[in-house]
Amino acid sequence: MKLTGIELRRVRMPLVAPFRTSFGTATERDVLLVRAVTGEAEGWGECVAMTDPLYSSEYVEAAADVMRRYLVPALADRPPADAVAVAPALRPFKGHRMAKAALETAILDAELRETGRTFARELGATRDRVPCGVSVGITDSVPELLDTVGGYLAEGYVRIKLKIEPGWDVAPVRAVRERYGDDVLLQVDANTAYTVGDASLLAALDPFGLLLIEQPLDEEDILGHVELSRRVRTPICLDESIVSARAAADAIRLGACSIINVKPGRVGGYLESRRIHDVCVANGVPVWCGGMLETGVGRAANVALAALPGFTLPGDTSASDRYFRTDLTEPFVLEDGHLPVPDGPGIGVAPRPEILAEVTTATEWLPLA
Ligand code: OSB
Ligand code: MG
Repeated sequence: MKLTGIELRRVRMPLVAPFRTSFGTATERDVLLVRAVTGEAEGWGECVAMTDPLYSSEYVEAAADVMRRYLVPALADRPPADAVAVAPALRPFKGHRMAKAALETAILDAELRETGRTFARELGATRDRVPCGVSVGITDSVPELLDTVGGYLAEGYVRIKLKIEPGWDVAPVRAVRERYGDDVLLQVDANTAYTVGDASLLAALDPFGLLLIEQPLDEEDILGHVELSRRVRTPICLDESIVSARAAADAIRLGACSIINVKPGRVGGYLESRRIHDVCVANGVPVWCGGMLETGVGRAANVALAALPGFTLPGDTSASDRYFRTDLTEPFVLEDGHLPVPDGPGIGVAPRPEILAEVTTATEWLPLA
């Protein structure tokens, strides 16, 4: 594989509805796409950093800056023979995992397309479709939440995740259980909004039979999660805290969580995601694939990852119309609560040129050769 350059492309995609979490409300997705060009192919990666550093320290402008200032020049100095060589070349630069992941993914996609291999097969997927959950934002009222959840259940989603924060936790969970019953697979995500002092409040969720509570405490509060795991019966799942396979192994060993959410951007890429999957399988810890409101580009790769055998819980891999009126790629459509794993070379999809042109706000070419 011979890389000739990297294109950075900013696109602006309005969301079909505002998405409110404990850290803010998003009404559009400002996405940084990476296109890796080789002599024979081009590959795509989607950087999942958000506009502002509210979910993690990364944000879109910083990702673009670190790519052009450090990461792409490092690849120019040490041209990677394949995607496996990308992470070692970028290792001197601390952090910026979402930026590194997008570059590695674009290069892996180009490499696989050159040789006609699929992402799913390369990662070790064992299924050709994956069950899908949906992440439901905080709403202004409980009736509004019940309508939203009812709509998603009618569409066929097999698992519901409610975003929670102090003041919006037990009441919405109780209301969803009362209206839709105990058979619905239900979980909650706090995005770090609580402290260990809220243990008894969070234990009040135990009677509702939730699959898990996702990231209740600060991302660095590993011992707080250990303590909470002892005081709450509902399984604790970590998202923000799990930034690498090492962090996953440590969290499991310490008893900070019994379930792990894998987001390839957060951990530096799909190759590191596979290592986390392997750590979890070795420890008997269920994993599931999270989401960052990706376009079809990121979704395609996530669906391939979610098809690995250790991904035993439904992911936040929802259909395109959950997020966007018009997706960049051919839309992902829910079929009986599942999405099909793409079977074309690489990630198996690409942005549709006319749509891409309409939503692009800036492009930048960074030559490598
Ligand atoms: O914490 O899982 C999260 C979206 C953006 C940032 C963080 C999170 C989320 C979601 C939505 O919950 C997942 C999705 O449907 O893409
Ligand atoms: Mg989360």
